[in-house]
Amino acid sequence: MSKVHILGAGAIGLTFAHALSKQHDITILSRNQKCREWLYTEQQTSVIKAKTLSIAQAHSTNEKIDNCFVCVKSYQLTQALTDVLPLLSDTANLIISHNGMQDLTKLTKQLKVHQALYFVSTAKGALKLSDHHAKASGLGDTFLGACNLSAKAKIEQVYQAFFATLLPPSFIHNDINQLRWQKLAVNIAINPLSAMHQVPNGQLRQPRYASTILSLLNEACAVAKCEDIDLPLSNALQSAYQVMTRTQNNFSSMAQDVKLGRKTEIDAICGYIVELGKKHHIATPANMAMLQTIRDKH
Ligand code: KPL
Repeated sequence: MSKVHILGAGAIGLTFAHALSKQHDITILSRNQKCREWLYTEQQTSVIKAKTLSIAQAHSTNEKIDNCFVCVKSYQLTQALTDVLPLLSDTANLIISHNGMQDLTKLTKQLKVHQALYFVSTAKGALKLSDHHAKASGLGDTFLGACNLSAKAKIEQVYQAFFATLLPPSFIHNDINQLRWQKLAVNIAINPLSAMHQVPNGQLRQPRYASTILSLLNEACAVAKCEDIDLPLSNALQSAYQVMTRTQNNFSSMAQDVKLGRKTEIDAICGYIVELGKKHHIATPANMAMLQTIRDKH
């Protein structure tokens, strides 16, 4: 049994907390001081076996964190890492999971030499039912990738402790850049369209969405190629359609954000492709149109 801290009590944070609590000692780091009990619904609803600590309380104790999952929105990542980095032990595992693309080079430079950074790409569907309650809504694959040398050295150990049996089906991915781009491609294909039409992921398999999905991913793959990323269009399409099937009843995080009038992650998803398109002189009209449509809904 290890001690695991989870920062970010959204749908994915609570999914991880629920799964890992079966074998580990979980603390949810929360900004919402009032929340003391977290619920998770799979077939039945259960109370997640976890302590809750505010960020301020965590800073006031002398205890260092050995394993920290950060599951926040892309636009909250910088603040979350500022909060958590001073709390980490010198050999900590920092495991981040978010949508969209973030510059991890700056983050890896902030880490001490034996602190390990991992990225998790998960297509586990989950819905937040209320502030403290999430519900499983799909069983997509989860991939763990190492972002620095310390993580490469320990990845098998981390995979066995937290993923292999507790978060199935899960796998180690050996190419972190490809892993991050594959995740980005899935989110480009699913999130904005499902948000625009307020449909569950599975409905995007209908032929009427096919040409938009093709244009979005065609642009993303062209840009990826200029960044030396091996992301063939056929693979991107296959992954996207596979996730639509595995999470068919799930409303994507962006569909939920738009419905509830919350800020979305569109800037780190289609916005990232538009920015890189400008850099490489590649036209990205489909991603640009999505960026504008979703931004107008904020
Ligand atoms: O990452 C997701 C999200 O909703 O943000 C997917 C995998 C598309 C699941 O809905």
